[in-house]
Amino acid sequence: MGGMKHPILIHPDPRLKKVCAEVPDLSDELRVLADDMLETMYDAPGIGLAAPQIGIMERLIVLDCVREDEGDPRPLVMFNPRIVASSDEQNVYEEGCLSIPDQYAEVTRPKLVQVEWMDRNGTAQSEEFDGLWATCVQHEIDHLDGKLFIDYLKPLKRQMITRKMQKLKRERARA
Ligand code: K1U
Ligand code: ZN
Repeated sequence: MGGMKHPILIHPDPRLKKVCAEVPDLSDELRVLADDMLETMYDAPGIGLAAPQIGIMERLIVLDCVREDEGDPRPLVMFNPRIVASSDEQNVYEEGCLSIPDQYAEVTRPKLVQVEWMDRNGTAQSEEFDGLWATCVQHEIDHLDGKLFIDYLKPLKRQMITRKMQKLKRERARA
């Protein structure tokens, strides 16, 4: 039984700039939303997705950074994710974003992060992430705070990408 795929908002959009609200209580509706987000993410395809990217202004992210040739999928659903510690050691990764299609740039972030969240059963979880998982979970939590990876770039580069996205949106609106 397939769920529902949601259209992904493209930058610039005011909803991608807002701070999302904490999820006070889990509900079946939110669990269905999380499943829909995973389906939307795998379909894109992507390795992460945050609720505001589909216009839902709540603190919910999903991710799965297992590479296809690497092993079984590991879909993670995180309600109210919070970084409680990060390493001094930094890591550079060429990031992309489903809300900024076909644009990639190097972003420097802490290499290791300890994250606390509530899972789909309402159970508190805590785990240390490394490598691509660490990069991705930081990118997704940024979305919940209205922050995009291009906000880490020099203004000129950011402006160039924003103009390309405005053009893409105009073209899509006409099509
Ligand atoms: O949040 C998003 O927009 C999803 C984004 C997550 C992300 C990618 C790279 C670094 C940090 C965070 C993406 O998934 S972009 C697509 C992508 O990276 C990818 C897609 C298919 C296979 C492998 C990677
Ligand atoms: Zn993104």
